[in-house]
Amino acid sequence: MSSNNLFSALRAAFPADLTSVAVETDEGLRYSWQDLDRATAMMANLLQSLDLPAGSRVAVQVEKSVEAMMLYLATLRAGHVFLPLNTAYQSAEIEYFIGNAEPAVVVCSPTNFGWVSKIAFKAGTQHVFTLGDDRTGSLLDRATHHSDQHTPAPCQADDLAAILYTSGTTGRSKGAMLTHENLLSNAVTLKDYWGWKKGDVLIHALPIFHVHGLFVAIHGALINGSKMIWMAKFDPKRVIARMQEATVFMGVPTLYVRMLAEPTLDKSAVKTMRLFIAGSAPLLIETFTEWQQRTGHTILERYGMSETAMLTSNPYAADKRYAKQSERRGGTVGFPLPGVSLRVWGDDAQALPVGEIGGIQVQGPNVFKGYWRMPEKTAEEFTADGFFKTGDVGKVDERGYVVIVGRSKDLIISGGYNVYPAEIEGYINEMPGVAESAVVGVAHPDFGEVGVAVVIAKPGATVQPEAILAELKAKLANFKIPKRCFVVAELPRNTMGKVQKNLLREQHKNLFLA
Ligand code: MLC
Ligand code: AMP
Repeated sequence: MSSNNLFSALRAAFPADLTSVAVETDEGLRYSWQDLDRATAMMANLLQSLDLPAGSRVAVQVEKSVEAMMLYLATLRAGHVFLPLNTAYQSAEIEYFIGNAEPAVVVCSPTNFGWVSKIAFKAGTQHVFTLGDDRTGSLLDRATHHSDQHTPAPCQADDLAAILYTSGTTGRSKGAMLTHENLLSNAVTLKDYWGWKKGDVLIHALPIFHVHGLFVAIHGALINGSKMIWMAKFDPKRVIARMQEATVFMGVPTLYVRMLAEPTLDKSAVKTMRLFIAGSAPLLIETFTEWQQRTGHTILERYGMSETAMLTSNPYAADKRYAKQSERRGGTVGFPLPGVSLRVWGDDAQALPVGEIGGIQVQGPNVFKGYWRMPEKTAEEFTADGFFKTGDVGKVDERGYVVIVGRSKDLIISGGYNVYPAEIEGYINEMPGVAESAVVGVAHPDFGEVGVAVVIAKPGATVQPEAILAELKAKLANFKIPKRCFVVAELPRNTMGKVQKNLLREQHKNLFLA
């Protein structure tokens, strides 16, 4: 049934007046709801004209634009599987994703066509299109030849809608398979939970290749028939300036930190705003409190991940259906969302009582179907009774609020992007003259946390920290590059010979805080 298609649910929420503005870019371009409907129909017809097998992946690495969002919606509409890729990824990273996902269609920026198409054709992809952030490229050229009428492809609730790649502590990235039902159930829950209402306007300033910008923000606005003010890149001054016309903002903590550095942020700047939402990384209590003092608004912090979309949220308001409390508490991520079961699990495979710290496990209609072509990995990450092991460590306090205290996965979250030390260490260890390395996350005033590399050279070899960073920069997405590198004589180890990363973290904890 097409009603299982997430696109159909989003389309059904479009306002009756299709000529009203759905998206307005910060440059002043306006797209009506009719524009969204017609353009996604044309793109969906183009995709369907390719006669792709069911479940085909459409891999997309393009700069943020309204047309890029339309391509996402068109992929859903056509019944294919959307696979977004961070624009910072370089060729080795893209080669892995394309090789692993075997997309039938790849869409890239016109400037990257040369190298991306080479990788794609080598991996067996039949169709490579381009899409620029200025409405150029072969995708739109081709789509204009197709009809602007399209019936959403019928699909089952557990058909795949998207694959999001996310790394593990060991091994290569895994593709989290999200279904139409996963995404739709989450969107419907959040619409209610966050009190979305008629007249809401969202400022969209996040990238659209991750859960936060692609699902939480876009679905949130569309399923409420709400206009978006669309910013291709986050600029704190511009966001503050446009708040006068908006009601809802979503951001990773770094965006809040950067806005707080702007003198124009005050109570008058936010007078039409209803809700500020933060997530993807821990929001420092200092940021939470300063925001309250400067704007009079209490940031609502929520918690989620690629495999599950949103899991918990602080309350929007007193609503007995959801939570006994209406207070948004800094330092917590709120309550499990309706339909989500969350438990804190101890080492002895038992649910822990209130206040005790353990591994967070979850179950719900939003929890993904598994990792793409990795059944063993999938099995490892689920308990026998069907709970997903998030890899986050936390507790539920006496009032029922969930508090994240750390991670059992060796992961750095930098400005809302995940960086896996094992991946960076792997690259450093391959470099000539390097014996071993350890990458750890340390506190950073802007990005929350950043990577620092500590390297030991092989006997007799000389390695330069700058050369290591330069070599990493040539190969990896820029946000993954450690902000500092130290070459040392030895790494701290425990009696088993394992590197004690906690000691390295302690040693470098004030590196960026002075
Ligand atoms: C940019 N840089 C970063 C970085 N972003 N370094 C570390 N961490 C980051 N996140 C570095 C670049 O490498 C570059 O360094 C320099 O900063 C300038 O790059 P830029 O691209 O111009 O940066 P900027 O535009 O300022 O980007 C910062 C940012 C961006 C905070 C706006 O990182 C961002 O949009 N973050 C949001 C990520 C997000 O949406 N996460 C949601 C994941 S979903 P150099 O040395 O090369 O100059 C998820 C689930 C959930 O986690 O719960 O939501
Ligand atoms: P990703 O794999 O990019 O989806 O990142 C998901 C991870 O981000 C989670 O497993 C958490 O570790 C982290 N995360 C998301 N939201 C929050 C939050 N509000 N507080 C702390 N960590 C968070």
